[in-house]
Amino acid sequence: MGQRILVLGGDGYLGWPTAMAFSRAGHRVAVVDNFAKRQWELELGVRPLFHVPTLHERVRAWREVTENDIELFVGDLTDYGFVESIIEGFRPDTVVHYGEQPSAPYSMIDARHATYTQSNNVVGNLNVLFAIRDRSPETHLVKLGTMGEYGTPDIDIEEGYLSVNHKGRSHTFLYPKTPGSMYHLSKVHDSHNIHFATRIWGLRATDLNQGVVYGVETDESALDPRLVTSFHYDEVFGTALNRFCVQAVIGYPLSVYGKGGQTRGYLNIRDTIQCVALAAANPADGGELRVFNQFTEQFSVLQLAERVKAAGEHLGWDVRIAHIDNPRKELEEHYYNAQHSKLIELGLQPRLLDEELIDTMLARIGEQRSRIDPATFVQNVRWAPGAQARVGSSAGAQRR
Ligand code: USQ
Repeated sequence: MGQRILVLGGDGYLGWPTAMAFSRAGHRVAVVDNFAKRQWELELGVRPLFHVPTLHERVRAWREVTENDIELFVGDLTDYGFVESIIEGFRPDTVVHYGEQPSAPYSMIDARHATYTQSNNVVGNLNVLFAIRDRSPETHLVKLGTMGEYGTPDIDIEEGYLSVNHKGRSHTFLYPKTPGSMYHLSKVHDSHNIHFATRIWGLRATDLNQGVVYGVETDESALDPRLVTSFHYDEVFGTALNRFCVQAVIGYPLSVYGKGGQTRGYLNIRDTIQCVALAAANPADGGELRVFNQFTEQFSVLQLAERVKAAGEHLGWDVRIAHIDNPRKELEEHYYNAQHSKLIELGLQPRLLDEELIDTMLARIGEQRSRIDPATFVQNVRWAPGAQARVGSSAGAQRR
């Protein structure tokens, strides 16, 4: 029998494909969103590569194409009454929580964007925890965290926890976090709050420390053009490989920041769907916070750019790599070895990055070539104090 699955952030790059996949697999699915992302896009003057119909239109299209219903709730997770009424009314077996501000650069624009990111993310997540505690304590929370919570320590990154021997005694702690942006910090705060909720209230939760996601489509989004997901390539919302592919399509130099030795875990958007499904199908126990490192391969940004360059050159394109001034403060050469075996043990079958996949991305992106706006590749959000960001007129107007 299917589960009742509530997807928070159901209008987003990952939330919408996740909702469709659960719905197609026979679960009863509801999505929640306040359309904040569409507001941030207007604020910054950016838009997704593909035209994304409204969530209402996509839910209707989904019914038309598959005869499956996805229920839709519009509201803000920072409003406790709203969250409580949905948890009480829908009684989810699993809550999949993507409903947060997801961009590191957005959180680093200025004080307003940093405090917004942290209050939005931390308060929303706390409301979810309290609503589960008080209205549906058996619900399993599957929370999207990030590999960036760990930062780039000079030792191996474990899966969530670290055992420390100290003066002859030992204890296991949540792995120490040294994140690199106000956004990544918000996820660290979430992790500690979730840990508290499992330890003190006995809730069940899985924190998915996800790496950088790439990819244009999933099995479900490919069923109909109206089911497309929100794919970004601008500096603020676009992620590394997705940006490089869009840049290659229009002959714009691939924007490697600094030396390019920054190494992260990466995964295909189709594997995100698989991982979340595995976490939901194998819930944590009451009182347990499980942590999975959710990525399939490690790459440096320069390696990614070289992969895209090679794929483009095989198509006869001239692809250049530019090492541009790094707008962020991060190590550009460092040790990185992150464990990621728990999802594999649950049955994850990774779809690794190969040239065929990059070719497919380049082809799909090429169909939208006329919508690519190169002005949004650089928006000058800088980590250094005092630097001026050029990010859309409303954010600019606030600073003057
Ligand atoms: N980078 C470049 N050139 C670019 C864009 C990025 O060299 O044009 C570099 C960045 O400096 C960084 C790395 O690529 O070293 C990854 O940056 P990113 O923008 O692809 O990803 P990030 O800011 O880390 O955030 C993204 C998602 C976030 C998620 C995170 C997973 O936006 O929601 O949590 O990936 S992770 O990186 O593992 O923390």
